[in-house]
Amino acid sequence: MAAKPPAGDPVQDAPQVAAPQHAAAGLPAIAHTLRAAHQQMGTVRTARTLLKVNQKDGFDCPGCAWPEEDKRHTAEFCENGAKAVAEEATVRRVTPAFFAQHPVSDLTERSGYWLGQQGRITEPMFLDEGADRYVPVTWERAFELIGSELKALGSPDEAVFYTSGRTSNEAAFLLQLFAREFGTNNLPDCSNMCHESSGSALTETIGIGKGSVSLDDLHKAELIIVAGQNPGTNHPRMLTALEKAKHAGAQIISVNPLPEAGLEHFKNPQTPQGMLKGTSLTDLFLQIRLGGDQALFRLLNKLILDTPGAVDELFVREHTHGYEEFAAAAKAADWDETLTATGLERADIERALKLVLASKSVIVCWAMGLTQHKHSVPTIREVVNFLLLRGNIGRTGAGVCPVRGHSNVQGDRTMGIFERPAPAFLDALDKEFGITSPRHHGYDVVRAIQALRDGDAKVFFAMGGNFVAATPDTHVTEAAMRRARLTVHVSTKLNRSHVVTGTRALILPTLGRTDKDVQKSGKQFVTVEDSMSMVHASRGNLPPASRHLLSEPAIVARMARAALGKESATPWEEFEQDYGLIRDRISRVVPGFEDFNSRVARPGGFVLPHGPRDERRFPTATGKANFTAAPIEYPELPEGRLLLQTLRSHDQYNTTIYGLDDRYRGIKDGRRVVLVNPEDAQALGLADGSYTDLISEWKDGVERRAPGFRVVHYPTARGCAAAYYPETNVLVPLDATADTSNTPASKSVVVRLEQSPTV
Ligand SMILES: Nc1nc2c(c(=O)[nH]1)N[C@H]1C(S)=C(S)[C@@H](COP(=O)(O)OP(=O)(O)OC[C@H]3O[C@@H](n4cnc5c(=O)[nH]c(N)nc54)[C@H](O)[C@@H]3O)O[C@H]1N2
Ligand SMILES: Nc1nc2c(c(=O)[nH]1)N[C@H]1C(S)=C(S)[C@@H](COP(=O)(O)OP(=O)(O)OC[C@H]3O[C@@H](n4cnc5c(=O)[nH]c(N)nc54)[C@H](O)[C@@H]3O)O[C@H]1N2
Ligand SMILES: [Mo]
Repeated sequence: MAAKPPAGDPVQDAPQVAAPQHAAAGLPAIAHTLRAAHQQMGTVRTARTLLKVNQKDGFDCPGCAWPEEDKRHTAEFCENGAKAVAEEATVRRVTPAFFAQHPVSDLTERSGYWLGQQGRITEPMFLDEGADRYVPVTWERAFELIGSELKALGSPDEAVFYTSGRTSNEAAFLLQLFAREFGTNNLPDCSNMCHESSGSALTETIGIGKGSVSLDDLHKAELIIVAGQNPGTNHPRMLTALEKAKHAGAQIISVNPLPEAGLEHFKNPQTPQGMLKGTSLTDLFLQIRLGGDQALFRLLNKLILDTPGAVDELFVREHTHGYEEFAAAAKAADWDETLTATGLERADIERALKLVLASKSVIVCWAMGLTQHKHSVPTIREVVNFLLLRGNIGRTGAGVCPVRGHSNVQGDRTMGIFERPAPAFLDALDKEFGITSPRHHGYDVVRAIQALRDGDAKVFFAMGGNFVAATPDTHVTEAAMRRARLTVHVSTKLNRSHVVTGTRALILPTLGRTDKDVQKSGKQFVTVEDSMSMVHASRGNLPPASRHLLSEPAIVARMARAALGKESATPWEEFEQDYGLIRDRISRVVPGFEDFNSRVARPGGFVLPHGPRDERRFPTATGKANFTAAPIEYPELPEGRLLLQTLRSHDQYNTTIYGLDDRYRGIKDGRRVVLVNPEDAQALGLADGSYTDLISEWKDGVERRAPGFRVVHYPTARGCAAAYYPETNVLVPLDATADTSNTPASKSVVVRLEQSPTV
């Protein structure tokens, strides 16, 4: 079996460039799936693992949060899901011998790719003050250390508990319970960098921060608008749903600065016909400028208002609030301003309007292209206005569809991982556990970094994720993290956050989704919630990567006992032994989880209630769906500059790099590329294949530079550029965030390009 990690680093980053592709999946996807799986797992383990992905008796794919259909295929996964599984189920191991061989000073010089390729961490490790090497530590000692550091804090608010979105409902519920019993709401999570803008906009307008559609709705929609999302890479199983909708007669509009292969043409690897011919997905491609979406939807709204009979007046009257003010603002929308903001042609928008008016049921899907801008919240609110105008919420085949990232990011929030919890949630928690949760808000991701930077936070605990690589302003963030007294990472794989540490650091290795979890009461399962509010069980079936691993619930339970001591009346030990007891408590605290244990025992699980979707009930302050009327914004671009978006390649999962290719975009063997429109490149004197530094320009005047990017002439919208994250996080200023949601604006960074001195 091919279990050896690649030899030395620095990894050679020497990008080769070919023409972008126009179709996704098909045979090459199958070949890549099998190769990636085989390299990490070998043949037998590959078969054993992949056949359990997303099956009703198997585990939930740790890839994305896209839902499964009720009837499952034998192979219910995609190329990138298989890579995510292989990454976790790898047979490579990071043992204490590895840490003895590699001091931290060596590991900080390695790329994130190399770190991730070393394999699963097998034992708890400790880095003491002044030491350069992690050494093995017993679990008892590790929890003692955490407990004593937490107890020594001047205030519970000097601790920060971060969650990445793979954490199960059970572990997430315990973590937020512990944080609140300890006395803080400092529960930042990856959502703060991801769909927070969607949550903010949707809660205000429809009363619930979640999508309102099911898979069945997608299959039945007449028009699907996919804006700011690249499903071919990031949610490949969504292409199957789009294909099904197309076959039933749906039209698809794709709104994106880039022509993404997956949205152009899909060769479904699960049907022989799909493999041969495939399906063209996009009917209309609107190649929009970065950040132009609010202006686009505003103008569409004006045009709908100007069309006699186009507004669903009954719906507006019965179910909405704020229509007059919104209509006045929308009517003032200006063609010229919209064309400038979007970079589109008048005819494009007229074509889009025609499709909209011809469709009874419309769904808008979106992801990071809409959420990571300064004006993301008003942008998503404008999408809601657009849907409300024609009654496209709470009806078959219609609704809002924010497509979530991490496989349980939505569930973690449902379980109370939130720095600004609703008072009703805390009341229920307090009543169930006899505690007094703090009512003041905690830190989100950006505020947590600021608090660490300013010395206001001293202990940083992460339930998964790769905080220093995923967050903005890398140099600032790394310096902030180094000021902490203790940093603790509960992880499966090695990453950058383990080597940029506080004075003392712990790595706590944990079970992943694919691992079998046996506790005192027997074999356990956990639960997750997908992008469409389906809650279901997930059971790993592989022997754990080492006998020293603890599950995430066990780690939280033991940390809680160490930090809270005998004063806590919460039965932490029993929770660790039997997750069913955690679910009993969830059923009494979180609305929609009544009879949790019995309902989740059903194969496929159950769907959570959703007022707007189920009965056009909008739990907002006005009791109705709210129209809103924000001023139009779009990014300003000074002369000679480009607007940079930081996005994902086909060969990565957030900060986990699977390989150095971005197949659909024609990039091979390297990640330091910047995609620039050929006309812009020419105007700026940037030859294809030349090397450039990216320098971000922000009002604080600080120079943020990412050196040595190969220029690739690429058909992106004018004035816009694209480069991969996390390498470009050095360019995103910490305080360049979205209004209201405080999400880093990592899709609109103003950059200057300067020829690189070397290469
Ligand atoms: N294989 C794989 N799967 C993943 C992930 C992964 O890294 N790898 N990550 C997971 C996570 S956490 C998330 S959040 C999702 C992310 O899923 P996506 O949001 O699809 O991910 P990005 O690569 O950030 O792509 C953003 C897309 O929006 C477009 N875009 C950027 N700015 C704008 C804009 O202003 N307007 C419009 N209309 N379009 C814009 C970009 O061109 C690109 O197509 O995927 C999840 N699934
Ligand atoms: N510039 C820029 N920055 C971005 C984005 C962007 O588009 N542009 N996207 C943002 C988005 S959408 C997101 S969601 C964040 C992602 O931020 P994070 O969620 O913090 O980052 P990941 O890279 O997903 O975390 C990977 C690590 O999680 C650990 N891990 C994997 N599986 C498990 C598990 O089962 N249990 C535990 N305990 N640990 C596990 C592994 O150690 C792995 O190294 O990044 C954000 N940052
Ligand atoms: Mo995300």
